[in-house]
Amino acid sequence: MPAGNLWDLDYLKMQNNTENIVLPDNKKGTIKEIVQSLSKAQKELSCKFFYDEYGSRLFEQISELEEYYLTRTEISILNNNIKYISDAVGEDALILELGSGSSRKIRILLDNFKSVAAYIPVDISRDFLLKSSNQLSEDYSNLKIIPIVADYTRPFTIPELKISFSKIVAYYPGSTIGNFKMEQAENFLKNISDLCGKNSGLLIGIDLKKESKILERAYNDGKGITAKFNLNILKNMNSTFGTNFEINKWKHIAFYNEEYGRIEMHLQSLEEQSVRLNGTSISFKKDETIHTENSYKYSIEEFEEMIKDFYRLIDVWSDSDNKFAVCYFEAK
Ligand code: AVJ
Repeated sequence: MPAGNLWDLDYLKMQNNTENIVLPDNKKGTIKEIVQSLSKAQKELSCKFFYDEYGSRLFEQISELEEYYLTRTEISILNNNIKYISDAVGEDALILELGSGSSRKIRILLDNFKSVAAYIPVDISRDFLLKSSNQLSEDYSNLKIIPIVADYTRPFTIPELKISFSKIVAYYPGSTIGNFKMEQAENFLKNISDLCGKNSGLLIGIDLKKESKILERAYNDGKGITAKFNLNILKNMNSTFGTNFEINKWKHIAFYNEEYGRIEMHLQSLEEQSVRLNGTSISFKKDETIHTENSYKYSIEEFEEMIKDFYRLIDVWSDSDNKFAVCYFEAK
């Protein structure tokens, strides 16, 4: 049964929602996926593996760096325009946050919206999600919170809830949509619009195209936190999937790829080496890289065009330098 205003995972399991929950027995499939991505010509690891508890904390630190303008710019856009955002979203919405992390930005919405039917944070990092949901439930005692531990890049369902609401609004801040290749981003948002239904909303943060110097600085900070964050993916591989990556044999690289309009992060092998994974051995040449993340940058027009078949742009809020945009769309 729901405990206070926080509906717990056991309750959701009773709701037959277990396929959304990342359990250890999902591991086999995941290992297969990892072997495949490390067998490609350009080896890669999915950026979702950054976010174990330590990785989530490192990202929190990144978001406070001077070089990393994204988070504070998005927060100031929210604060400066919250009245308009509140009007666009309307009352009694069910807010579904994709990749909620520390649930920090949602507080700005919760503090300013007239009414919210319920808040459903979805995150892959179970402990982090439960901690921030618990904290949130203490601070907002009247809010219904239904945390879902899920890899939201895979199909998932919203549990049957006996809650009345005006519409579902997917909240996807942080420009995390930039992690998808454009075709996947389109596909993903199409699925979200199907999941949330007709007349649902999408409130989304987008990092805008800009001078490459500013972009590259944001992913190569002076304190080396982004490097730690990138390297942590190997630590997470070791502890979760039993690989034996030696962290000090790898180097963080991040650059803007103009042609694709994206920041790429890689880990570069400092020497020839091999790593054990699920009974096989994967070898790396000196200087070979593992591609760990893409972070696509958009113009508002590009973004609007990409999802125009299923979302209509209602409003855009931006900062005075046009670094970042918060957009509200309605499902067609
Ligand atoms: C959380 C995906 C928005 O792409 O800027 C930060 C992740 N990677 N520094 C981004 C990240 C390196 C971040 N997102």
